Amino acid sequence: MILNYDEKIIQVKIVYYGPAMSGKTTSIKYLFNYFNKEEQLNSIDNSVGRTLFFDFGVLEFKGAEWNLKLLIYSATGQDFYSSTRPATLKGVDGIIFVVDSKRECLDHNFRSWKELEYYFDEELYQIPIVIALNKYDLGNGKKISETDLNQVIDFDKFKSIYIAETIAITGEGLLYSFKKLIQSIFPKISLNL
Ligand SMILES: Nc1nc2c(ncn2[C@@H]2O[C@H](COP(=O)(O)OP(=O)(O)O)[C@@H](O)[C@H]2O)c(=O)[nH]1
Ligand SMILES: [Mg+2]
Repeated sequence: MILNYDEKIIQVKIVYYGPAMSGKTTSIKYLFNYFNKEEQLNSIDNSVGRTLFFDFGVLEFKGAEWNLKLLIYSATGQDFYSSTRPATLKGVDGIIFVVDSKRECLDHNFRSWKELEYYFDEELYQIPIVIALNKYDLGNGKKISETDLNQVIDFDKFKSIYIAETIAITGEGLLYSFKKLIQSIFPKISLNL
């Protein structure tokens, strides 16, 4: 978090993290569309539409005294580009961990979570996190649940961690998880997004 006292700007970095194809780009695109800021979002895609490096965009909200500037990134889960991840994660204020909630993606998700743990170590417990169980429309009832996540995530250790069910292609749950994260980063402000 960076506070610019001269210009009265609070700058915050939010990262959508998770395995490849879990819905990070779709989630961020929805968010920017919702705030009518599509043109602010840059996605670096390859020819088959997968995000090669990351998505990046800025959302700004005006407050009575201070303005809030949110730097939003997605971090790719594709191993080939794993070296771009630490730079994206540096100085992060909040993480939305986008899970592909299809049952068969369990290991995929776990591997991605363990990368986060590896990168942050104990510091991870202090970072506000929202776990988005995305693709909740798929899976025919055989979806990943909180109980499954308990295998690798020690919820009690976290200062602030929430779970939300999301469907990025329709936008369901996306705003809720976004607001929940902002609220966790700033527990004392009331949100009017
Ligand atoms: N059915 C369904 N498909 C989704 C959902 N979210 C994303 N997708 C699809 O999953 C694929 C990968 O999404 P994308 O956002 O590119 O994943 P990323 O690699 O994490 O950025 C795309 O074809 C999306 O349309 C969802 O909630 N439900
Ligand atoms: Mg992507």
